[in-house]
This record gives sequence, C-alpha cells and structure tokens, in this order.
Amino acid sequence: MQALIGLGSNLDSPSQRLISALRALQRLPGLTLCHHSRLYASAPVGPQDQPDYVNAAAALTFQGSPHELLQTLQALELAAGRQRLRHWGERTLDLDILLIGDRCIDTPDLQVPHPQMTRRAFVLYPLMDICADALLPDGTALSSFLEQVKDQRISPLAELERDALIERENP
Ligand code: PH2
Ligand code: MG
Ligand code: MG
Repeated sequence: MQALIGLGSNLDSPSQRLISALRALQRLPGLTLCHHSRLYASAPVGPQDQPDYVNAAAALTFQGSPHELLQTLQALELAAGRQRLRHWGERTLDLDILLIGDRCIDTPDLQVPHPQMTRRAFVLYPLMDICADALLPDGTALSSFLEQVKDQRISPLAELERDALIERENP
C-alpha cells in the first residue's frame, strides 16, 4: 500500500529529528521510503508560546495494515523520546499518516485522510514537493486547498543548513 505521511518537530534539534526519522524509515523492513520533501520552517498552529516547527512530508509503500503502519510510526516517535506535553503543543517527533492510497479509515486511533490536513500549510506545502497532483479519496485535488492556507507562515529551510545537517549525520 502507498501512504503519505507528515513529519513535524519543534523540540531538541527539530531538523535533525526529521532527518533521523527519514533515515529510520529507510531502514525499516517491509517499508520503502519513496520520496521526501524539503524541510520547512513553519509557525506553530495551536498554542503560540511554543517554538516554530520543522515539517516535511514523505511518500512510502508498506506491507501490512494501516494500523500496523500506525504502530510502526508510533514506535519511531517513542524511540525519539517523544514528549507530548499538551494538545497541539510542542513535540520532539510527530509522524502523522495523511493518506493511504484512496482509503477512508475512521477509527478512534486512526483517521485517514488526516482530518486537519487540508487546513494546514505545514502539511500541504511539503506534500506539493513530492506529489503536486495528489487527490483526496473523493477526487478533490490537494492543491485546491493551497489558496486557503496562504496566510500561514512557512518557508523551506535554506539548502545550506539542510546539507550541513545531512553531512553531520553522514560524516
Ligand atoms: N503540530 C502540532 C501542533 N502545531 N504547528 C506546525 N506548524 N507544525 C506542526 O507539525 C504542528 C503544529 C501537533 O502535532
Ligand atoms: Mg500532528
Ligand atoms: Mg500525531
């Protein structure tokens, strides 16, 4: 199955957290990381007394059920020492399932498509890097929501900064 996921962090070296998470995804058996977006700095949605976030998106294929994917991502969050201090508050690593093919899932622990994804620049902009033509299960183009989020502050991290981080990870 194909999935799009969103990555976010605003604690403990956020860019490094995301790069490490992408590398961890690359190493997982039964899962193939196909593409990932640039890293973006974004204004926090939710409480404003928290640091800016770094966000990205990734496309992957995986074997197993959606709930198994959820468990895998939650294990990576935990391994990153995930702290979840308050609702919509700061966190070390957040890995959200956004879309799984054209499936709709509505269970207490997993809703797909992610219910907030079309209202968030920090989800939509990274997704445009990797799949500008992505559709919701009802056929609506994700790009059609960009206009509504254009006032949310978000910008790609400088390539120099990103390359320095990758270099540090892979000396
Ligand atoms: N995640 C949150 C709350 N607010 N804001 C931005 N910009 N990016 C996020 O990933 C984010 C957020 C909780 O998951
Ligand atoms: Mg989230
Ligand atoms: Mg989450």
